[in-house]
Amino acid sequence: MNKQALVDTLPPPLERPLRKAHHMVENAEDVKIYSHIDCDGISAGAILSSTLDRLDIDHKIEFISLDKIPNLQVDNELTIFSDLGSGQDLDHFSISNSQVLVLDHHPPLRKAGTSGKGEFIEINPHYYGIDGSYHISGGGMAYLLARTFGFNDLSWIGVLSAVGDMQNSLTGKLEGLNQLILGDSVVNGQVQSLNDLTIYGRQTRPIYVALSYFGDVKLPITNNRTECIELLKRLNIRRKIGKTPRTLSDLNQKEKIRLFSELVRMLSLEVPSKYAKYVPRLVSGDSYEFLEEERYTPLRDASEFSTAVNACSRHDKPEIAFKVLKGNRKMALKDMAHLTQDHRRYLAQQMEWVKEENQIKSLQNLQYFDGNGIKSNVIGTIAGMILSYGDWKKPMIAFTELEDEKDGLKVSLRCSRLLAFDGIHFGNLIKKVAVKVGGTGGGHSVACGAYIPAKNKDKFLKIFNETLNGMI
Ligand SMILES: [Mn+2]
Repeated sequence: MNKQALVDTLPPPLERPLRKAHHMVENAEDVKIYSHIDCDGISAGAILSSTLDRLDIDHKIEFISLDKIPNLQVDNELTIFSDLGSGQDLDHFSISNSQVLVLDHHPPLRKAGTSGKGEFIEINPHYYGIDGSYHISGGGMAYLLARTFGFNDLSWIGVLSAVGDMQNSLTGKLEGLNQLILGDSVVNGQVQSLNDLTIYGRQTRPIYVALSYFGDVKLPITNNRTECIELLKRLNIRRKIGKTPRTLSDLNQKEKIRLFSELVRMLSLEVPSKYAKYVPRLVSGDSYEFLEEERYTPLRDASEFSTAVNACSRHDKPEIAFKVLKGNRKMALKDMAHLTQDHRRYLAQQMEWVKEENQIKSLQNLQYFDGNGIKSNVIGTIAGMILSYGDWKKPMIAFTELEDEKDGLKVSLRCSRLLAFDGIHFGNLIKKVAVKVGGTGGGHSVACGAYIPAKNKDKFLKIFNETLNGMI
């Protein structure tokens, strides 16, 4: 049996700090929450805010990016930092009289147990030897606190945050403490976890459309709906029932097995032999379904839900997703649907531009394009989408100018998951290369980014290309 599956109790070293945080929160009267403005951070904020609502504690919440932290004012009796704070200087908070609670899963700057003037509690999985990239998210940390109050019904949001944070991206399933959170949500009847094909768009995309977006390896079906329809015909999988297109969630087990085998066969023909053993992982994994949400809506599937939350944050409307997460299914849900549509339209337009203008340039070990004018908070998404039009064997790097800084460039990198399965961690690599050209960077193995001085772009590309010698 898989060792990870056995995580069903909280590791004892985490119990004490959580109990302390529990008391700190319980006795607070005036709370401010700063949470990260991404799917994980918004989910974490929704868990914390719901917890405080239920405890009848006055609070305000603000979703921010990391660069805002140095300018925050100490205004409240208790300040909670969620899904951020561990990697940032919080000195002006720790020397104040305000109490501070940090619930984060990013690599910490401070040592465990260091304290300032007021009460300062920082709970971070890294202090207890727990993996913060794949075993627990920011939303997961928030949920562990909510759980001390018995609010186990918020666990589904912890599942969403982990998926939004790509914590299942390497193995195709939630592991470690994420399993504990998932377990709570399953026991509550809110989430169903099933081993499935990991083709995006399970609830909302017609199956032939979903297949056409497969981009980790370029296949005949990639970006080709006609080929997808042919494939389904060949496998005797019906595309529609009457006039209604079927989605992946409509396929029965036998159909899924036929599709899985065919995808594995097609992939095996395309990939170099060193990647062959990772092929099944590209197309199978666990999916998480929110049983209280309506079928065929993006809220039903964790992965699609996280895209909708991201669409809100990318359009600077995190509060819309926050409201939906807290249960507002009227106006907020409508607004979220609109934003998702706008988001998709914007992405499609920009994609066209990159493709039409032949913007993709290739070096020996990488490919890149200039996304001048593309909004910096969607440049990564576009890099990911454009990957299937370039060479999937190389990472795709995109540059765009920062809106509020004239001589700064935002860099985003996306690559096929096969490269990560094979052991390359681009988040670590981009961090090193960015530092060498006077920037900062980091992130996941398959999706990461950096900020660099605009004048060092060529230097950045040159060093990155050299760094990858022998790895690709
Ligand atoms: Mn996070």
